[in-house]
Amino acid sequence: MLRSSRIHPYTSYARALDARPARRKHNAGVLLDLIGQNRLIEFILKFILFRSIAMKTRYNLLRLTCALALSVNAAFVFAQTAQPTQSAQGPVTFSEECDQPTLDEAWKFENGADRRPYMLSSRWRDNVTTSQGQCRLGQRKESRGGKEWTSGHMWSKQEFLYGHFEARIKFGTAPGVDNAFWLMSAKGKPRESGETVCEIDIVEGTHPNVATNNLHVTPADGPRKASPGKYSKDKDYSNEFHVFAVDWTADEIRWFLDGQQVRTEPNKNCHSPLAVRLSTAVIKGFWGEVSDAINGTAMEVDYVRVRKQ
Ligand SMILES: [Ca+2]
Repeated sequence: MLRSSRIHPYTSYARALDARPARRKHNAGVLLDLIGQNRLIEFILKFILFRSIAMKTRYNLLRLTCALALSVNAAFVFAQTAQPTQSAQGPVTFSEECDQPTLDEAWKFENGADRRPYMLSSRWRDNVTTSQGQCRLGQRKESRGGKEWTSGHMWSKQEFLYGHFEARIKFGTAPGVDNAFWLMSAKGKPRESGETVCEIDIVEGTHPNVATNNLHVTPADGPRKASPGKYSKDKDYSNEFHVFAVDWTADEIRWFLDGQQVRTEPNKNCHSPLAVRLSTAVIKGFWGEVSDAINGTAMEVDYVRVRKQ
């Protein structure tokens, strides 16, 4: 989830702009098809061409024909190009509602620290609690595991191949902390297996309004590649809950914020089961200033649900 390289600027809007010429070309083709196929328009055109009628009448009929063609085209193109705002909602195959203190039945937890120097927190089971229907992944200023801070990291025992993955999340109320909901193999990054390793970051961000998404692919025979994206900065992610989701299919990966689709990528590599992960980490030089304001903050998770497509 957390890499030594910084995330490069990129937005889904740029891709949408890139796609516009192709869509106009498609619309022109649709218009020609409609003019050729619509019986009413054909009738009027034949009437204009072959009947002996006054020039003024011909002119008015021609105007009517053009208006009809444009109206039909507009309606057809709207139906063709309207983006889905909600993903398909199949049956729930996994649910964590965070309303019971029994997380260990479905989740595993990190207990320890990794050696990456920019990771300022070790991560422990007891940094994850449930309270009032929320899972809390909390940060504490305490020297443990060779680090000056502690935080939490949990992943589902069950792995999933494709589906709709959704969580209602509120970030901790201080910068310097990485708040994350993501998918990766339960066994981590087994490059030695010879498999392509995928990591789908549904959201990763920090207080108050920085939220990103990403797709990491590490081929067995090549360097790791990242494909970062950003969510809107117009929202407050640490004082309000927001719903982050992906649809992961054999063909595409689609990201959603509060039910609105914000990004789509072709799925060329991610065809092995992945676990659901939730984590926090205190990070040096990545998400802003690390200060004592972090102590006692937590990422709150109202629920995590996985649905079949
Ligand atoms: Ca809940």
